[in-house]
Amino acid sequence: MRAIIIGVGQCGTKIADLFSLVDFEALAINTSRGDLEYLKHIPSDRRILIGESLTGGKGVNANPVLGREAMRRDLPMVMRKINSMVGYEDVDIFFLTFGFGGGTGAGGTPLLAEALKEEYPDSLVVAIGALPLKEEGIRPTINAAITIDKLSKVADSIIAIDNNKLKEGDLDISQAYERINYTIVERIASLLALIDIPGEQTLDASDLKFVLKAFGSFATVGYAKARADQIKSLSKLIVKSFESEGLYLEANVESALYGLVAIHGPPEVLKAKDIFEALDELTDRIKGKQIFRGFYPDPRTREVEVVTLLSGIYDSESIEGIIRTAKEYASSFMRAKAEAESKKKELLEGLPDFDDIYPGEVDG
Ligand SMILES: Nc1nc2c(ncn2[C@@H]2O[C@H](COP(=O)(O)OP(=O)(O)OP(=O)(O)O)[C@@H](O)[C@H]2O)c(=O)[nH]1
Ligand SMILES: [Mg+2]
Repeated sequence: MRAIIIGVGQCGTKIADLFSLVDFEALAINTSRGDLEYLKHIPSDRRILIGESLTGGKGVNANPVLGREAMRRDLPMVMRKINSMVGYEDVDIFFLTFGFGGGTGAGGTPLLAEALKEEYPDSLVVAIGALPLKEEGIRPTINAAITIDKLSKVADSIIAIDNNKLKEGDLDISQAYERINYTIVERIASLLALIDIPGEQTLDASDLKFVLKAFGSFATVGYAKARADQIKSLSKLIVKSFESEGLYLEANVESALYGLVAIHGPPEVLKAKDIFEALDELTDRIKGKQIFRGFYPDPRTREVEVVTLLSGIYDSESIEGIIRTAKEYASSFMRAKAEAESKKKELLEGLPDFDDIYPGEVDG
């Protein structure tokens, strides 16, 4: 199974950088030279500055129109770079990581997704985007809503991560982001690491692609982990991975079409009865009734790790909240704009021109 991670914008490249740390092939794209230099793990020849002619390498200040234009201008260069990375071996999935609320990631990612779909029709394009924190205010919310709309038309799935949900305790914002990014990478890397490796009943790339090929709907990754000697009920641990506290999106699990569950742990703990009990419950709950599963007994580990991927989700409070707020804002903005225009017209109507007041001052 081959996955390439492409980060766009600051949030996206930071996440891609962590994927690079755990040995994934990763590429970083940004309009900000400083942010690219700040990365730690992606080699410098895999960091691409876009839109230099537009912004001088200074970022786009949360303006997705500029982010989109930066990507448009430099798309040929970006695609050449991706081509040389891909070489002659097929790529199963391109994961595009980005923040929904900024300018570079939100504006540029949909264009890149479209270009990748065109150039690599057999590969999936899966967006992994962080949804803005409530405290960030209106602009990131609008950027997120419009980007969701655009990506839902080109990406195979959108793995949306609700920053609000993962922010715990009173960490300051940058520590909170670090922690969230680490969590995202841990979950997705754990899942990908279990594809195509030997196990009892294993998952392969085609299972993962089947689950993620979900016409631009939402997907979420759930996770639960515990020390083997502290597990009272394995089936409870599995169920926990797809309940609200395990998922990183506020979503209605019942609305999911497909699921995939991978369980890794010491052989004596992975009891078939417990596993099937939990998987039956999940199969029953989700709309599509299809769950792919992989069991990975591993005598070297003392921990049980469960990763659950749910796709085809259309019912999510995190997403609906953003779309609703964006629509309310858009309609009140349009109304205010129309009112301002008509007020201006009313106010200025009936004023004379200079010539009416100063007749005959200029001859001819
Ligand atoms: N999870 C997570 N979210 C982040 C991080 N940094 C920023 N964000 C979120 O992403 C949005 C901002 O996106 P950025 O990636 O900073 O913006 P950008 O794409 O670089 O675009 P510009 O800075 O406007 O050029 C905000 O809404 C934040 O909530 C991060 O490290 N982790
Ligand atoms: Mg930035």
